[in-house]
Amino acid sequence: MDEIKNRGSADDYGASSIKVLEGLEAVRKRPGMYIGDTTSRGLHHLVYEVVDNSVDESMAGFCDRIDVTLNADESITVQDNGRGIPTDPHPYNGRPTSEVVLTILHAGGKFGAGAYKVSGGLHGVGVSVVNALSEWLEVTIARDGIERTQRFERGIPVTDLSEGIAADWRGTRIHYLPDKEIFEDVHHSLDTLKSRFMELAFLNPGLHILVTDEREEGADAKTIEYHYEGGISAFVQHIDRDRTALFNPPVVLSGEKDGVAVDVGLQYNDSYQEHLYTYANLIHTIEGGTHLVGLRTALTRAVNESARSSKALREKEDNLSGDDLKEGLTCVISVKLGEPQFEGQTKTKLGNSEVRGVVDSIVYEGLTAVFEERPEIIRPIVEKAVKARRAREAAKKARELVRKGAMTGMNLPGKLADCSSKTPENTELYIVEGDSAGGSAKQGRDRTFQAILPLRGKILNVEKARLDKMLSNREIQTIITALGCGIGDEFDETKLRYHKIIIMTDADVDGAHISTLLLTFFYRHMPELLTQGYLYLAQPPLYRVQRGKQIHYCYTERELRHQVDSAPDPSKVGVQRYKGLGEMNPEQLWETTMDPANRILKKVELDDDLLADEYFDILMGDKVEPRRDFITANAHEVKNLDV
Ligand code: 0RA
Repeated sequence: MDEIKNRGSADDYGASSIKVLEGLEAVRKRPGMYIGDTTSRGLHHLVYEVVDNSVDESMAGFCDRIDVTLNADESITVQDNGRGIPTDPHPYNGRPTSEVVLTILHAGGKFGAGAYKVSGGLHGVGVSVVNALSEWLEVTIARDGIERTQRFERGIPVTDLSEGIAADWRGTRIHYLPDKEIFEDVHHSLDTLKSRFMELAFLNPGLHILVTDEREEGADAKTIEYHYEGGISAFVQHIDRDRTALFNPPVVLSGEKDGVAVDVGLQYNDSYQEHLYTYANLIHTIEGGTHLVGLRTALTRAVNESARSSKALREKEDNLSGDDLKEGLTCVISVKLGEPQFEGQTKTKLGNSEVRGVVDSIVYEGLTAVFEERPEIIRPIVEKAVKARRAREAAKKARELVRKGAMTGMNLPGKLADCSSKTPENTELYIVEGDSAGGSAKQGRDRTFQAILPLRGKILNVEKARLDKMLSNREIQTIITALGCGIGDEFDETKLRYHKIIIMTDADVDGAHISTLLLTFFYRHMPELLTQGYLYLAQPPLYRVQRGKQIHYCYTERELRHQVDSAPDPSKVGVQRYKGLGEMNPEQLWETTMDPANRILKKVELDDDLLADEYFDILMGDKVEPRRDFITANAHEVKNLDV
């Protein structure tokens, strides 16, 4: 890490430029150390890092607008209307401060603009990392009516900061092109970016974030604006926009104590899931942490106390537990603190122990006051939680029955054609739509390591059913027993009987529906299958193309076009469109979809749970309108739903 010392002779300039080169080289050599990885995820982190610098400027009170443009060449422009990065000579080496910020690792944090720097990005590694990982980057700074610019290539300044021309704007613009030498794929996902910007706009009320996608050829670029004066309360209402609230508006609690600022919005609705999002310094803490623990403790205590004193909970009833209070809860908590510690596998778990007590007391005191002011909201919460408790007890009994079956190993479902290998690391379970495709799969498979479980018809929509009802469903029981790992809190990864679980359905709308139902079930009740990478979607071919004696299987429309167009005589090409798995004989099914040497498997990954929740809610929820809109808008994607 580079020390910034107060010195600035010409000699030091030589020394400092060597440091710059060393720093850049370190980043380019091990990008993963700075941005996690160089997949699509890392690529998007670059955008977040740049935007987060502008968000910092906004939180310091100097900026209320950020414009993000996805340009046709996949370069990104981020412009804000803040004070502009300072350009005066920096004591470190006499170079413009903006150049130091963009070339020295970890320099960003040391230029904190007064208020605590809280936005996250790459956990504060700074915009110099983005610079190092860009083919080129141009910074333009407008301050005091003068605009100056500087260009970098792979992090190295290739021009000096320009002398300056008259400017009619104020702020900072960063325009960069991610380096194709570093990133596997430089395509940005508009959906992924939009989801993060919406989140940032909710968490920073008053801030305007505008996104423009200039990449669609021919189409007029549309600008989408995110701006919510309502902050966290609006966030909660947005999450619940297609659910029926038990009271309105959401409860909002805020406070600050010992340097920790806490904002909470919470609401109950008539659904059966919990939707809880936690943030620390604007980073989505997927793994939870001390803020979450404080929140749950306070919520449970405050509800129980108010329930007793208002007699909403009968005397002979036990206290409600934290689990009872999860059903139908939608909640966002955002904490801001000086020195966050991020722990856990993905560094998204807040570790600061002092936060727990602060959140607990702010939430407890706030809730107790709200229950006194709005006494009408306590009863529906308690009634919901009491029902949830009964359902949970029923579900527990059902689950135990299912588990006993799974434990003895005797009761493996009759429909399951198991494999001979008993080493989970090597085995695969194909969950197959329909008995006839199941039959072909049984005949075509390699029985040493491939097990087949045919499912008949549709499985239950778990999004609309309670746990107890779901566990009485035959198909669901069969899946749970075959996997052997239990569900919910009792999930045990070490008992999982197959390390690849492959959903194989027809490549049509019904097949997409079944695989979505299955994904929803796994997402809600065995999320580890998704987070630990056990779950796959089989990709059966869409077409069989015969050219003379040669047979080609095509998995996309593009491949088909290529096969037809490249044929010596296109009119002699025979094309068969597969409507379902059932149209393939066992050999063809093996060859195209099951043989590890040829098949295509799509790994189901869980990247952004806000986005994932939205997909599942829209696809499986009660309201018809949003689902119809979604299916029309994404008709080509639904059949390959990547969560
Ligand atoms: C440090 C000091 C000052 C501004 C900034 C940082 C700043 C950084 C970024 C990065 C993106 N946009 C930004 N906007 C501002 C202000 C110092 C001063 O003017 O007194």
